[in-house]
Amino acid sequence: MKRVLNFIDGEFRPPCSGRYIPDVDPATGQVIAEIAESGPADVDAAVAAASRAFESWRKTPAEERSRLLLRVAELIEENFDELARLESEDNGKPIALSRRMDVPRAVLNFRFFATAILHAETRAHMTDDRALNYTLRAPLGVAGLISPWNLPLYLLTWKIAPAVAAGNCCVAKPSELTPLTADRLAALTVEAGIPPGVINIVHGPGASAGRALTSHPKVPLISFTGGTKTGADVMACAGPLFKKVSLELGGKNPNIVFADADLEQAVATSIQSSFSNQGEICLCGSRLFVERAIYDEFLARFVDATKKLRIGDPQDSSTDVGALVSEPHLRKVEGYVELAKEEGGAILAGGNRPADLPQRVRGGYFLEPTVITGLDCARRVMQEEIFGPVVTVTPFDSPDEAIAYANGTRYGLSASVWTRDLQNAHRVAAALDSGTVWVNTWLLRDLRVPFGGMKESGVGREGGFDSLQFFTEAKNVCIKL
Ligand code: TXE
Repeated sequence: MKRVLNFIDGEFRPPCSGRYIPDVDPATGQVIAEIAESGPADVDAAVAAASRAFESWRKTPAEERSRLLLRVAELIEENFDELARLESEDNGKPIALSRRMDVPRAVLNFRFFATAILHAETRAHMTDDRALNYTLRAPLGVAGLISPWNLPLYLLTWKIAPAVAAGNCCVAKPSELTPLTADRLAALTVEAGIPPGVINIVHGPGASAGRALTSHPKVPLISFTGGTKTGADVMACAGPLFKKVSLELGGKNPNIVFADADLEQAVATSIQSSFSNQGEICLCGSRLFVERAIYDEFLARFVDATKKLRIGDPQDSSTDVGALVSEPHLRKVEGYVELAKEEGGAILAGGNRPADLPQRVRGGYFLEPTVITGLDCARRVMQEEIFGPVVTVTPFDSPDEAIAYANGTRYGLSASVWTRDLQNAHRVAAALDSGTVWVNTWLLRDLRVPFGGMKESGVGREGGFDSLQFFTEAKNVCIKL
């Protein structure tokens, strides 16, 4: 059986504990690998290797760092098919999606930040004729990078690429549920010629390996993507050590459809924003609000399109909806469907485990895409992040009502607005408590824009120069003239 080892100082090493945890293919329920069960001693070794490597990596010219990271991008491309398959096996996502989104985005993350550092600028301020101030930006040292299971390689590289491009070394802790593409990436960094210790990957549970990183005194910076509850723990560990922290957390994103919207587009994209990756994307629009004048028609078309989604073997390239990431997660999501019934909701589509799956995946963790109506916005199902293929649909009567519903949760990550009225679009976008607002689209990402959440969806912004600022520290130099 494949053993996923830690990657420390340029080599693969077994965990100090000598113990391993199983890695399950969620489409079959079968164990496909064993993962190093790491803890503080492994993290210590990785941080020591990263600290040593930092001394020369920080002095490596940007052009050379850029060249090495562009080589990593190329190697990801050269190993495209294998990475897409591993991601799909590990996470349960349709292979078509990992080919369309996960692997191309990993390539882009490296290319984007490898070239961004060649364009970085710093500022100067003249204090009348008395002084010249300029700003130096320098990497901090060892970056602690913790990523989740929903977009494993996509989000891991979204952290590693800017951290390392900016001159830091890193210790990354991928989700213990989906370690396989991180393990493959580690080998590709060796092939690319990244010096030992610049990128280290430690596997294992969040409570041991993750926490050892967030509470490590020699890790001055943490970039975390994951659940809001975990984010609070990260903050609690990092706070007393005054670490620089960026948190990208959960969402309960509104998707608002006005009566003047292009209905066909709105339905087609809302199907994507509700059910892509089995609804396991922090940016999924899990609460649909539809203006009453088109509510019945929208709902009929939306439910019809939901029922047409092909749920099945993630390795089949025609599959639209794959397996949820784990059995406990499936049970959690099913629990919310039951709760919706108790709260008085009507299930218009889905709600059950699919009956006629192909033989190979009958032991997997599948749930039909589910559409729920009739719930009050204060209900738990409409307040808590479900993170599965479950969407609620609610009518509204005015823009103000839609805005109030949309803003009525503790989250504020992203929102979509569907309207052809430009003034309405601007007004609603400005009023939403949301880090990102998409108008007449969803998940259209330009890597230069600030990305992050409001309220309990996160702290800080990454993306473009925001990422490079996060991964460097500013120093003011003031020279008397
Ligand atoms: O994520 P966790 P979980 C949401 C979603 C999901 C819920 C819980 O609602 O149902 O969070 O998912 C590491 N110190 N999202 O429990 O635990 C962990 O090992 C340091 C939204 O699977 O937050 C993994 O690498 N690290 C989300 C990473 O944190 C810790 C994506 C994320 O896992 C740790 C995933 C600790 N104490 C879940 N505990 C999004 N925003 O995209 C765990 N980890």
